[in-house]
Amino acid sequence: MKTTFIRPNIGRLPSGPFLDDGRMEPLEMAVLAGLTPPDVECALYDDRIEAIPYDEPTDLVAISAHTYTARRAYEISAEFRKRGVPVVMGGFHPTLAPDEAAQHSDAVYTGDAEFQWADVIEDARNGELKARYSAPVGAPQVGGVLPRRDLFADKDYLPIALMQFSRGCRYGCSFCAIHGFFHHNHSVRPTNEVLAEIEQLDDRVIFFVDDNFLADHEAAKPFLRELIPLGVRWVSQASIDMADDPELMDLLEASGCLGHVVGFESLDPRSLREMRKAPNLLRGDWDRYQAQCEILRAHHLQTWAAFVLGCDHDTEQSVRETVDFAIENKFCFAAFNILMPYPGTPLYDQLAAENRLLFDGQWWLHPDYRFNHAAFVPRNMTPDQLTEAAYYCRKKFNTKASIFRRVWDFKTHLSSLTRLGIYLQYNPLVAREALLKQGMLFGLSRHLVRPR
Ligand code: B12
Repeated sequence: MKTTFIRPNIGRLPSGPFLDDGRMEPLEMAVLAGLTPPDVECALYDDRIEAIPYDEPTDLVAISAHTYTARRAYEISAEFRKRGVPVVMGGFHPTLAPDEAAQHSDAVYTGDAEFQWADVIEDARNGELKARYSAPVGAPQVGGVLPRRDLFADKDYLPIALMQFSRGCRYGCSFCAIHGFFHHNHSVRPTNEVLAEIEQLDDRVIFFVDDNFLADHEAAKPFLRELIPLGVRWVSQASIDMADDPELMDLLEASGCLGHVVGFESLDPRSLREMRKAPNLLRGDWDRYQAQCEILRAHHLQTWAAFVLGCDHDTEQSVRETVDFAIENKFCFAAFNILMPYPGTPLYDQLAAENRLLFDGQWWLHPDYRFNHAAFVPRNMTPDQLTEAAYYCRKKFNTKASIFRRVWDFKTHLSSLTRLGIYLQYNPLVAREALLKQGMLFGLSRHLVRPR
């Protein structure tokens, strides 16, 4: 038996196909292949870089879809099904919108693959694939399953090893897709299993792709202590409340942490309250994160700051000011994301109830929706004004002048050759990608294949 794993692209550029130069390994595909019985042949095709060989013989196709790749995933699925090959879809979008995914696949898998993927393979082998598999979520790679990284060979991914320490997050931010998937669950892998996986790697920087690596400080500390003697260099995603725990900050630095993606989201505490961004509001006094940023810098952490733009208190001006804050703080990278109504989030339900959703409430399927465009009606500006203001931030942060200005920080980017290397190597790449994807259409065709 053969299973083909597919990672879909987002879509196409106005000028033609989009090749993702900043592509990272699709860890979920390697985890799925690692969970697959050894007698099953596994093939991986990454739609971000290569053509999918629809006519190559295979017995089962497994597609992982996010909301922004759902339209493309459905196109790919239709091609395989036309050829009589059964398709199973899983991942964030099928879990959050299973009825929609069911219209475009033979089987929908909700939740984590660890729990029922073996059943899917067995059922497919016997020609008895079920329409729905409803699995729970929990600790990643239970039983010490190792991802099949051999499937990444020859695909020319960035030299960064993606790995999991935990899954989920205990916070419930209203715009975030995480708690719709994990139901506020945060599960940590046994330390010895993560260490065994690290041992298999070469000398690459590790990216722990946890939703919030530091959602539970006390669970992270013993793991960080074990990392210290290994001398690895790593990055992750974590909430800003880490700065209020001095022991944790010391351990981060000692264990080789180079920095985190940190959700600052907004500079307006009213917006943070509206978003229920609890970890950003734990301090009584509001100093626009200045004390916390200083603590991150004192530990040489290079920050990838993430912002969510377009909350009800935002104006065009407040959105534009966000980029000045990001440049002044000399962040290594920054993401200026428009507030997006992802399905399964409280934000989506709220905007739907207020009749403020655009694109028929399904921007991810709409033939006219474009990446990085507003998909709802903001309070204090038009959707186009929000799109433009966010694009302004993206452009200004990624100019050569901004890259030059931000590098002059002896506590972070200039504190070691490794850090300077990361800054200089990835800034041009991230800048190019951020601007290139602006306005990208979802999927390749303007006609979505009709559901069966
Ligand atoms: C790392 C990461 C990135 C990396 C890219 C990683 C890569 N490989 O290319 C970077 C930082 C570049 C990134 C960018 C973006 N990301 Co991102 N990212 C993640 C993150 C944190 C981890 C992904 C990962 O590797 N997880 C580990 C794997 C093992 O977990 P998994 O994918 O959930 O897979 C498990 C199950 O879902 C299931 N499963 C998954 N697929 C399938 C398929 C089948 C058939 C089956 C049976 C089961 C199954 O089994 C797996 C094992 O348990 C996720 C959050 C998350 N928890 O996944 C967000 C996440 C996927 N990203 C998200 C978003 C929005 C984005 C951006 C659009 C942000 C932006 N505005 O620019 C961009 C778009 C990227 C692009 N294509 O251009 C959202 C998607 C929400 C949604 N509803 O789709 C997420 C969920 C974060 C969030 N807080 O909401 N991202």
